[in-house]
Amino acid sequence: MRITKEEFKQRLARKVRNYYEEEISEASNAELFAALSAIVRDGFAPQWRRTRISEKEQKQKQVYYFSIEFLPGTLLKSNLLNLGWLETVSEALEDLGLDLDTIATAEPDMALGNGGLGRLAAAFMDSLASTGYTGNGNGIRYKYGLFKQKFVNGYQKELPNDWLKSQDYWEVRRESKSVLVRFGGQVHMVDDNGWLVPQYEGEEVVRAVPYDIAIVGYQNGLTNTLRLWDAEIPPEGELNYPTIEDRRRIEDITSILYPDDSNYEGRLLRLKQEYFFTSAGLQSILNYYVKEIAKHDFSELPNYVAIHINDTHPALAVAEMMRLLVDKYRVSWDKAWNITVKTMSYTNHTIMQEALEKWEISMMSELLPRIMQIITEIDRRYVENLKNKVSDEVIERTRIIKDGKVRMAHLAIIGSHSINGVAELHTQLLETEVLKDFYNLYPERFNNKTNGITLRRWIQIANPDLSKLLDKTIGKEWRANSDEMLNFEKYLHNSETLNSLKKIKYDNKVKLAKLIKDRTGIIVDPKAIFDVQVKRLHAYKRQTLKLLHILHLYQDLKAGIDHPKRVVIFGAKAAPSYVFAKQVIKVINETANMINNDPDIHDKLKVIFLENYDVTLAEKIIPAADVSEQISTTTKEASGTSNMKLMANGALTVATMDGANIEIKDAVGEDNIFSFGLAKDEVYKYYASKSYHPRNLYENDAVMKRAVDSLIDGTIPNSNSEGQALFNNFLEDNEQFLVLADFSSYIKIQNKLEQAWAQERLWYQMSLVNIAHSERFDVDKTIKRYAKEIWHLNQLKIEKTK
Ligand code: GL9
Repeated sequence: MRITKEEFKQRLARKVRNYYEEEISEASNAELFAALSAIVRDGFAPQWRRTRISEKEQKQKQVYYFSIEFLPGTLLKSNLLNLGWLETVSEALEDLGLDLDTIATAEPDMALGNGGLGRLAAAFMDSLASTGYTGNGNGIRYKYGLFKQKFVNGYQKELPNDWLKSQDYWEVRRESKSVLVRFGGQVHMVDDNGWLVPQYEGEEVVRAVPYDIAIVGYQNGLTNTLRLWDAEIPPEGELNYPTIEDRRRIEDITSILYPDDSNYEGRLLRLKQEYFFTSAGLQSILNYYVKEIAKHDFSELPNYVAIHINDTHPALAVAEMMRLLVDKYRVSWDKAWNITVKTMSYTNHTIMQEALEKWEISMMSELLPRIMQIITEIDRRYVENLKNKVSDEVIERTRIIKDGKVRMAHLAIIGSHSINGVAELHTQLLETEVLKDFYNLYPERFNNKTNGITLRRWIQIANPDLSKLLDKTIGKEWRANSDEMLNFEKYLHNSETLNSLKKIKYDNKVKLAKLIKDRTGIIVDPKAIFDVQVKRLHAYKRQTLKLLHILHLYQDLKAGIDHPKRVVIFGAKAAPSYVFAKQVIKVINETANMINNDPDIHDKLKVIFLENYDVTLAEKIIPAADVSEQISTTTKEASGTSNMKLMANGALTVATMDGANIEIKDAVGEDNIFSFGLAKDEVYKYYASKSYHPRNLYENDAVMKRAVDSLIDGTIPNSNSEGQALFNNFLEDNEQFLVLADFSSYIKIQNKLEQAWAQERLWYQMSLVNIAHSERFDVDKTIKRYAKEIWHLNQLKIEKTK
């Protein structure tokens, strides 16, 4: 549906008048945002309805993406873009003396996720709609999103993120689609006409109420649904006289997002969350199936429904599907199992052992007694089937229940027809190391799906000037079809294009410099190298290595050894209970303070740690980056996705050969990336032989020693104990993230980078190659592979309205 500037202006005036009895000129920013988002909602409402109707008519297979995290950020601009209204609305507002960017700041960032995993889930939603598939998200409507980060005396403080306080503008409460979810109590199996059915007693009943968020496809007339569940007191009759305590206990289920990243917390409330949204989602899917598709013929289910288990958090879907099919719909166990495996697929997102969920049997039996019985039966049959086929050791290593615990990854793998990793190396490590026994048992289930990013958001919205340059050089087609971006490489020797690239980057840096000044008071020179590391704070991501490089540069400068001007920019939240990560934040902040205030250094080196890194801030930092730091310990970063976003915005990557960095290098060629560090085999050799002795490296390398010692010799003020903690960690025998092992190769590559920076034309040529090849990481390509190879979907036929 097209809109003209005049139409839009009229609608805006009408909305503002209806809502606030004001003229546009009198409306506050928040009021303008409310009015604008309402116009956008009116804009997609017809196509949302039409999509639902077409789904019912065409009965195309649908995927339901189950994820405990979704991290969409803000939706105003992406909805405008996807509706095809962005330019018109932006210009119309300008006519009225208003600025879209300013109005957009009124939208709360929807941070219902921690990092890459949650952001990927949101990107998949946008992409499914944009590529024309019917796919729906299924998750939790957390009352509080990921905490807001503040620094107080250099320490991280976590503040609640009450994103719903000013209401969510995009959601629709659908009470009529509520379902009940049961926890605890006792189960007895009773005979009902020859069928054993469970009878529950004393269980807690929770009402799951869905809130639907429209996911507007990119200018294609399709609108999907992200369904987030809220926990409420059940209706009368299910619970007698609920007390305030009952209400609180129930509302707690969807109250907070666990702020863990690649880490697992074995808490009862988390298990409750996992079952809550998984059960609610499956119930609503099966209700729809029975009503609209095939009545009670469940053998057809895998032809209409695909269910994706995003990491292990929704792995209970396997057992819950069995419960619903067997107990509720009375399908025989064997048939139900066959249907379940054909319907389910699973993505693993990390090889970090501490992220693999294992739940105590006792906890599971108490909270989910029937589910525990079902898991026990799945496990029993699994063991029985494999007896005499493979060794007892393999069975013990792979079975679901072991040492009093339920291993959620094993449940997901055994219950799914597809298991994928998120980058080539990661999948290879799953097959050959982490899940090797399973790979031997079910090689056909394993496949790779390298992650992708929403180029629409990260180029079209975040970097409008770069978008215009692409339009001007290669035409507008790239906006819908990213393959076209490869044509940008034809401009490699075009001076005008290279100059434009330089100018665009510079202008973006000026904007970021202003934000930095506004937020921190620190003035940075936009002509300096903007060196960016933005991601969750984690030992394996090695913000520590960047810190050592900063200390090295500082010491060089103090000693009169020159380096090009550099501004190092960090954005990172640490899990509130992750002590080491918080120590790293403190030391970086104190180091920054020291360097930024040292008159000897002037503006040769600045260190900026921006608070509260989230999607909204990412949209400002990433277009302004010259350098992208992707320096995880090789083998530890499953994929990474900030690497892709930064590349797409023309930053050059400093990279270990880890995760998707390897594929970035494949795409751009080794001359257009700064790769360094231990290779995978060297890392594994250290681990296997336990022969990593960092103290030897430290004693024998004066440059390294100088940097490392500054952590404890009083150089950095106010961080003695934290500096000591980092120092001890680096020097520990067999320190698993191999920080010092990569130090000198990191310093070397940074020197090489400085030389490249001095050759301006060459730098922007490299930048141009990176932009052109970022098409490889277009999430639409990723999602098409999932759709074709895992979910077996066809596109919905839908009419584009004029
Ligand atoms: C992660 C990996 O660590 C990343 O390398 C990967 O890009 C993303 C998406 O596949 O998944 N796995 C993981 O547990 N997190 C990731 O970011 N952490 C969270 O965001 C919770």
